Amino acid sequence: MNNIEALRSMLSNAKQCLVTAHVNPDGDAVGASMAWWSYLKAAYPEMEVRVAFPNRCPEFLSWIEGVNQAIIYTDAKDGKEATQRYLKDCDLICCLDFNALSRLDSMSEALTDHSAPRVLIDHHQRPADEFNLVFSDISMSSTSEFIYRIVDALGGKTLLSKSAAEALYVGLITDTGSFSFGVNTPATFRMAADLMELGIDKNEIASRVYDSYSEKRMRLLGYCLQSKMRVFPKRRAAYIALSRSELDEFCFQPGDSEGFVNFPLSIKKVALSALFMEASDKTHIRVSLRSKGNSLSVNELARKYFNGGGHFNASGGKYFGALKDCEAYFEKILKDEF
Ligand SMILES: [Mn+2]
Repeated sequence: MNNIEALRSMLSNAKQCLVTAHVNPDGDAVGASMAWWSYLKAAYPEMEVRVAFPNRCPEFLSWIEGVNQAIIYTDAKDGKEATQRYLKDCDLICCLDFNALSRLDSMSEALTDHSAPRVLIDHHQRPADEFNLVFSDISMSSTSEFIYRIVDALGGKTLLSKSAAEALYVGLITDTGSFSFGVNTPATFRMAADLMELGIDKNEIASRVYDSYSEKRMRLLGYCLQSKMRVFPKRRAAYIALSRSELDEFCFQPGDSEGFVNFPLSIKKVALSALFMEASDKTHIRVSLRSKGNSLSVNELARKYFNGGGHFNASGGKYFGALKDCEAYFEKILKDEF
């Protein structure tokens, strides 16, 4: 693997390492971070390693080993200070599952001017020119798979604990809809087999990840599908738009909307799906885009129209304006492009 010796020497020379991942960390961001953290501790016992996330991890991931020891930058009590205290002596920063420091949201202010070298490990398109060592490969199903391959290339597979394997498996299934998309090579299944050999209980993990929703979340999903989903059969598209007051009505918690944007794609004739949600501070609309098949790139759509990007079939962005205007804007795009 390219750059692996450069990474090995950076790791052997580092005394204090910070591992971080994108804002609103998902299964892959958390899984990859905790597995990398666990591996680094085992492989480099002399090195200090800590994980810091820009904001809270969703509740359904809290069982992953180490998550509760991670620093949360936006934690009102001590998050920012704890991050800065730890960063003071940091001489290595590992950036996982994102392609530009802006994806750290407010936490980027703590890293942008930091002198420590930054290693990027990621599978999104077009990494920014902000990293000293780059592992970027869009053919990887997940950053968790990338971490697994890197650990293997470093000769460290035997250092992966069962809990690291669990974390990697979470990243693998959440980024691929349990192996239904984004899996481009048989090697991904071999990795899953290796994780099973490390003793993971895959049924139990699937249950912890997928059967852990609140009643309110299920009601909100029902409301979305029954009353909010708008379908445009001629454009082969659909969207769901949710205002803050609607979200508040269902006591919305971060992570509750996980997967919502995928539901319209289950309609045979829908190939493009969008979810628009008013941000909690009402400064913008959070945009998620999904497509099915290999002819419609929502990465390009997000770049062109929504100040964002991501993967070919899954991407996100922001709309600066009111929810109603965002809906009209999207309908206009549908008319113009599809
Ligand atoms: Mn990912």
